[in-house]
Amino acid sequence: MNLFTIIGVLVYYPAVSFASALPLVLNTWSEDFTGATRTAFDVISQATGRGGRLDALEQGLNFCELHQCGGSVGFGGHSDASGEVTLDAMVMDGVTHDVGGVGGLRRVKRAVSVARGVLEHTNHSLLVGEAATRFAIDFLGFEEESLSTPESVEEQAAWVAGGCQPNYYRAFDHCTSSCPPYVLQAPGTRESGTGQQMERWGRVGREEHRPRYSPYVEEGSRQQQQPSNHDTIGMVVVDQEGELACGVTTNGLGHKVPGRVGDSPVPGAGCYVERGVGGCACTGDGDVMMRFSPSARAVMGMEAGMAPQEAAEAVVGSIARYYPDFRGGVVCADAGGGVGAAAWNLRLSFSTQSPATEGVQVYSVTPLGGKRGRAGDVARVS
Ligand code: SD4
Repeated sequence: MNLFTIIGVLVYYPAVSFASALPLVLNTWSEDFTGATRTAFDVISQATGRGGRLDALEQGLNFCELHQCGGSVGFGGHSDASGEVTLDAMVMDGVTHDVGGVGGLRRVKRAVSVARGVLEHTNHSLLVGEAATRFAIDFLGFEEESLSTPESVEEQAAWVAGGCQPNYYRAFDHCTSSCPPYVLQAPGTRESGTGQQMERWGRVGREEHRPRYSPYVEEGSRQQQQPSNHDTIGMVVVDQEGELACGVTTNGLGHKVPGRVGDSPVPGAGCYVERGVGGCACTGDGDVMMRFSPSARAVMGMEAGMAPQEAAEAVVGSIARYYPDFRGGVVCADAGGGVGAAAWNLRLSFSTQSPATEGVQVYSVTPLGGKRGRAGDVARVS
């Protein structure tokens, strides 16, 4: 029994069995994020149909966008390397399989409402950057507002004062010691990672495979030291008829390279629903996670007969086989209201509301990763 296993046994939580009843709202994270759960549930308990599902998602996710849940959703919070806050969001309806999304949205606060506008008023699935902003303002009538706050400006100033470290640039001269802009390293001097990283990656057993080191891991380790660490909100709504919809909204990763769009607005990555089967949503290192279409794969797992818990664990495990240091999690619900969640190197929490329980229920997920806990444990917190 190694040290991690011993620690795992010590923090073992008995697995929770979920009482399923519809309608159900399931979303990532807890604390202020539960306001989104409650808001969405209030809507979906009074409504059915596509309008009801999308209203529940939109109003629930708007709650977090406007309350800046965890500092990682909505305006303020994480800015990119140039100091600008941009937003990624999507909505997907399980009945029609319609999707609307925005990536790198600038100067508009309610990104998920713009995503719904893309779904309802275009034949496209994803609009990005300044053009998405123009669509929101010129076609949908959204107000143009700065997404910066004194806190986000201060946080950016501290990062710049610290030499812009860590950052997401690689193989540029001085990118590990000073601020952008950078000059490409001369050919022949490019490195994919430090010797120590390469040694660790070697343990994956795929010599040809050199996963990219992500500062998200470093940033995440710092956050894990704090009592409340949060991330993107991803939500799955199952209405009284068992019909599904999902949505995600985030300001993405702090100090991301300008122009970077994460996993959140990508269908099958940020979230995914399949009629008659279930839906999943993801949080974590989107640059890694989007390479695996994790939400779609977990839903496909459920379609093949897995319980939501089993499907969530399977997909998280698949990512970890390639990227043992990745940090992320997935929450899943089936069309009957069954729930599951799994995380890797991340103290994930999530919340649910349904008629089966009194008010919002909060759960914590013991990471499947070797660092803490025992595979698959989900404990009710409140
Ligand atoms: C992203 N998945 O943009 C998101 C990160 C996250 O707040 O969960 N952050 O990669």
